[in-house]
Amino acid sequence: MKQTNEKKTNEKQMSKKKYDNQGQKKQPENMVQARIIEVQKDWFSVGYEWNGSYQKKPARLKASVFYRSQKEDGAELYPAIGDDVRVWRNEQGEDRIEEVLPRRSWLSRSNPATSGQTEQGIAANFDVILLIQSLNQNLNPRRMERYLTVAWNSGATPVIVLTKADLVEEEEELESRVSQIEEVAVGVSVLAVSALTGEGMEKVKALLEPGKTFLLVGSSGIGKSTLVNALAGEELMTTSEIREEDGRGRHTTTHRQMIVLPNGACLIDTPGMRELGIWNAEDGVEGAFSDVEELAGQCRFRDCRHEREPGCAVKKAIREGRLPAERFKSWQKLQREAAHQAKKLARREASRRK
Ligand SMILES: Nc1nc2c(ncn2[C@@H]2O[C@H](COP(=O)(O)OP(=O)(O)OP(=O)(O)O)[C@@H](O)[C@H]2O)c(=O)[nH]1
Ligand SMILES: [Mg+2]
Ligand SMILES: [Zn+2]
Repeated sequence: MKQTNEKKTNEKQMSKKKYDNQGQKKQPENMVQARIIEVQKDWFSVGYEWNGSYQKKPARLKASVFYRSQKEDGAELYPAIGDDVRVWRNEQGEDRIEEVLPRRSWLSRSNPATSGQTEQGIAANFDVILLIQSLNQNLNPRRMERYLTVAWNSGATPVIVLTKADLVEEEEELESRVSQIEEVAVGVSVLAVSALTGEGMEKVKALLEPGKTFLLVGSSGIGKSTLVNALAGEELMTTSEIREEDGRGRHTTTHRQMIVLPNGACLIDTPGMRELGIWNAEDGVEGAFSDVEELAGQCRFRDCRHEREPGCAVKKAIREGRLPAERFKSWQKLQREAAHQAKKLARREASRRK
């Protein structure tokens, strides 16, 4: 709803202003639609004329849009990778991004650089979000629950990919690690792969429908760029060894980039994230914890807090070993975080309207 209104205002402003800053008349034929296919710090590449791949061109963001996005702290105004944008081409053939078009899916987080006071866009208009952890060091069911929460809120379908399967020697150990994640991945496929040996890769390849966009997210060093390269069949993205001392990644990828595979599927590689603070994810909690939500719906009291109330279906499930206590805690924690954020957002909206 909000985005639609935003769009109307943008359109009104665009039609009012028929001349650009240099006084050149804006011909409608010079307005084209394009897609953001690369985001470096503050410059963009846009892709035109999709016919199984894009024609790539650098583009600047219109200054007034930039300033408005900063002033109003509006991540919805600032282009993110994957965004459809309206671009104006001047007589010198230079491209300027005039407006971000409505998004059909959206991933953002609370910006760690502002201690979570602002929203940081990550990517837009993806169909599938690949939530990635590595089977050797990075496996963490609690963090996966957070990823799933944010992913269910994004409007895209989540799929979990567990990388570096070759580094787990024992078959049993591998199965037990995969099932740790499967337990928190209610209704979501979990694929274990190795880009090195090719193990499990055919299942990832089978997802990659032409024309669809796949967003890869996860911590640094877990093999996102390696996976992109393996799927593309060439070294398009730089990768590097994780640090010996603590097994952490080196933050090798520092920009966001879309790679179009030969079959026309689009992959978005992103820099590894240390934190994924919730910005807006109340619906996401319901999606990621549908099993717990269903139990909560069976409690005797509608407003059951699942503490000491009689007839609490959640507590009963925990006692009977059907629901792990950590998962219950994780649900409460993410619910609180999402509710807290929702209040903050509502206050922000109210002050914007003043
Ligand atoms: N053994 C093994 N190593 C892998 C596999 N996939 C990736 N690696 C290694 O893991 C290291 C990190 O891989 P990257 O692809 O750079 O990781 P990334 O997720 O892109 O990291 P950032 O760009 O920092 O976010 C590299 O040394 C890769 O060779 C795998 O399937 N098996
Ligand atoms: Mg990378
Ligand atoms: Zn209850």
